[in-house]
Amino acid sequence: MHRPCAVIPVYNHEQTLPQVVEALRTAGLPCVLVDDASSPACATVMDQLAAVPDCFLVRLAVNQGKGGAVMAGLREAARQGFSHALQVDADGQHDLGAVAHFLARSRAEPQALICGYPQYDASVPKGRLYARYLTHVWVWINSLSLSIRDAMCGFRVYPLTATLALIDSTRLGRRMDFDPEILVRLAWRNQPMHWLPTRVHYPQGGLSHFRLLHDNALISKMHAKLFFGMLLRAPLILWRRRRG
Ligand SMILES: Nc1nc2c(ncn2[C@@H]2O[C@H](COP(=O)(O)OP(=O)(O)O)[C@@H](O)[C@H]2O)c(=O)[nH]1
Ligand SMILES: [Mg+2]
Repeated sequence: MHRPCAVIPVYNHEQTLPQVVEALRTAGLPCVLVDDASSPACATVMDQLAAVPDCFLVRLAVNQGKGGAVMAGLREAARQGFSHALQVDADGQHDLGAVAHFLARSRAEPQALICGYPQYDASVPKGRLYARYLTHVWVWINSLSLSIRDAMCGFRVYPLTATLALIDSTRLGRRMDFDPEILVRLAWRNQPMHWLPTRVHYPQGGLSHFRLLHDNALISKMHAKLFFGMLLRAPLILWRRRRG
């Protein structure tokens, strides 16, 4: 069974969200919007967007962070009977022209997680770009493999059964540490993954809530925690991999 929807974590991105939802609906995808305790102005826009069929709204009373919002959205997607969820940012950074391609790949291999790896244009802030290299190296070490091409890009199609099995059994990072952590932990479970290049754009005057110091500190802590987790599990991970 392949019944996909989109899951969009939203924190005060009311300027860009309507175009994102329209593009996804034009691509034929029902949308689960997660209001991560946004401002009243953003909440109003989200109420309007969710007033149509096939658009679902989850409202979090207290701000959780991107990961917390995505996890709430994935749970709601499963509750609504969807089998797969395309995670997309609300700020229009992701190339929504690629949606059909990502879904086709997921339909062809429903057990796999389909992950975008970013092709940046010149708009990417250099600080963010360099910080990613550090994450690449940690992710390779912690996943005991070079197969994860990018762990930070939140444009992915999750198979919901396998993903929720992990989310329900582990306490994952709830902020910007979520995107890399879930990939490493799924890799430990031998989750099949496919990689598709995808354009990522940082619009001029775009609103990013990434907190350079705080989020990078959280991400470093997450890598350290995964490193010790990997040491403990290394024999099991490698044995599972050999068995295929
Ligand atoms: N930063 C942040 N983003 C959130 C939060 N909750 C949901 N999001 C959403 O997560 C996505 C990524 O956030 P963004 O600020 O664009 O981060 P960046 O793309 O890494 O610079 C957007 O869709 C946000 O609206 C939150 O508490 N903090
Ligand atoms: Mg963004």
